[in-house]
Amino acid sequence: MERTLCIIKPDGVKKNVQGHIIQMLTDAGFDIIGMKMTHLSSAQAKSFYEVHKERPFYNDLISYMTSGNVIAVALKKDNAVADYRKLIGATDPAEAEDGTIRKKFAASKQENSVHGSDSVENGKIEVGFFFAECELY
Ligand code: IDP
Ligand code: MG
Repeated sequence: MERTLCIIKPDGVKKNVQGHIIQMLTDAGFDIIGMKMTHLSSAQAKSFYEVHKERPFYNDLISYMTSGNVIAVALKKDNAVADYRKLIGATDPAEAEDGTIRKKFAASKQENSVHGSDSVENGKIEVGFFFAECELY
């Protein structure tokens, strides 16, 4: 079975919608195999989003991702990566389909409530960014 990483981003935690988001994950058939709250340091956020470092929104993204607590949720399911991307919807909530997590909760293209891994390979890598293998159940 595939693994993928959800991060409930600072806007989601500040709005206190983490419970709703977790309910949507389990209703959609994902198994939670690890979960933790943390507050990313600038170095951690920069490393996690290194792929975007040449993008114009990179510095704002780092400020935002370090502006509050986040909740990392490691998920497992058949076809987890694609199914989770479908559940969260498009990056920009204005373009996200009805019923998706970002359509329901996201404020803007930047403050879009959740992170999602973009490939099976990155799903494994990103779960490993937040969790040691012994913390996954
Ligand atoms: P994704 O989260 O849907 O995979 P990416 O393109 O990988 O989207 O971008 C990572 C994160 O960077 C987004 O979730 C969002 O928070 C932020 N971001 C992406 N594009 C923009 C933009 O054009 N303006 C502001 N923030 C952006
Ligand atoms: Mg991405």
